Amino acid sequence: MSTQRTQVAIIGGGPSGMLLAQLLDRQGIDSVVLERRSRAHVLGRIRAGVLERGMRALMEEAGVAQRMRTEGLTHSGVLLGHGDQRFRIDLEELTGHRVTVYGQTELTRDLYDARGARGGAVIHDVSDVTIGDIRSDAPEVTYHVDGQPHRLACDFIAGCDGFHGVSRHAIPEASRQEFEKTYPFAWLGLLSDTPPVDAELLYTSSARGFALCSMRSAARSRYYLQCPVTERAQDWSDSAFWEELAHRLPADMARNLVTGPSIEKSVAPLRSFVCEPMQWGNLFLCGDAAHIVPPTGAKGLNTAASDVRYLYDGLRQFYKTGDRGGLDGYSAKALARVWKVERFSWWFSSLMHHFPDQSEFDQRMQMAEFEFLRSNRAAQEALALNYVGLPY
Ligand code: RFL
Ligand code: PHB
Repeated sequence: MSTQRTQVAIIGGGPSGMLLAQLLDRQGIDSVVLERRSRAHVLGRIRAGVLERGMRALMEEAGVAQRMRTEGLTHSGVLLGHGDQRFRIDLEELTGHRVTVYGQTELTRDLYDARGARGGAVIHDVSDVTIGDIRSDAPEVTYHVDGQPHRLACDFIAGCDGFHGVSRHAIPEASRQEFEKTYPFAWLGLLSDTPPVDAELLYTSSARGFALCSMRSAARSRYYLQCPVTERAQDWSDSAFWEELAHRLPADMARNLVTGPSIEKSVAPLRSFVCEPMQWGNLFLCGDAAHIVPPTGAKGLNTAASDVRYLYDGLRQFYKTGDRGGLDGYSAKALARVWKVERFSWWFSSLMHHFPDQSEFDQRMQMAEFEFLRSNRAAQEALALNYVGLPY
């Protein structure tokens, strides 16, 4: 078995793992990224689209912000709809902050390009990843590539391998608590080279279910429809999607909808999930490996970023001064923010979706809450503060 040594072994080459690798590299801290899938597969995934300022700052610090700065769209507000009614939340006026619309696909590509340019290691198509000795000072990761076994010796392991990864399971079951809520619906997403229906994002609820109008650029739109969890993307023709979307939008916006062929369609289930603790010995979980939020508040990627910030600060402190304080406090610090984001994503999802078993009373509660938001500045401010991202 071949053995390699690095300071930080990073499992997972999604945005969490690649961002951490890039930040560490800029501090002269060596890491190796192990990724289960091919580079083409990772860069082909269509996921999140809205970046908080914390994520933007990390991209700047990692030296990979150039394209985000020129191609990202700055949004100072967001639209909320209910039936034919809608109103605007002025994020900038309420919080002093704006959000950036820049796709996770692009951001991940920027991170891969930067890693490549600096000659950093990303090992693709790894299998059978196992984590050993995480309570010791000499943890290790073993894995296979092309059937050949490899061993990676390191100081620390960052588990950035998403919800379906192996890292979380390395924390003994007796010491791990998992909190989960599944929702009785999913999102069907469609990407198309058509101009967005509005310059800002619209989250809207209707008797037929929730819809989201988002975008990637002035010429590329991203739309989502609430659908049953059993739905399959291939069963939806483009025309069926556009027709259903038009039904769910406020009438004036439906009239402005420009339709066209889809580039991608996919179904994603909605889930809330938290693993406690996020750290065990010298293993640290980051991003979707430790927590999942329903996408209604655009918080998945942004919460991965706050984890990366805390872990990066802890590692930098350790390698500079030998002080483990930041590392030892990682889980508590990250979880304190994670639970607030979980609350917001759950609340916003509960407000905007049609639940199959909901009573007329439940519907009136949603309408009353929508009306309260429309008319109350304090309620808008609370939403806006969460939407632009709680500070970290
Ligand atoms: P990722 O992106 O899942 O990356 C984890 C990486 O780890 C690899 N991996 C392994 N590598 C080695 N060994 C193993 N055993 C491994 N197991 C897995 C995987 O191949 C992958 O490359 O997690 P990360 O980096 O923490 O980033 C988190 C974000 O990707 C995630 O929070 C968001 O994309 C969530 N999310 C969305 N968030 C939003 O804010 N808005 C959205 O519209 C949105 N859409 C989505 C989403 C997540 C989705 N998933 C996970 C199914 C749509 C989908 C379909
Ligand atoms: C997206 O553009 O993919 C997107 C935007 C906002 C969300 C979720 C997804 O809340």
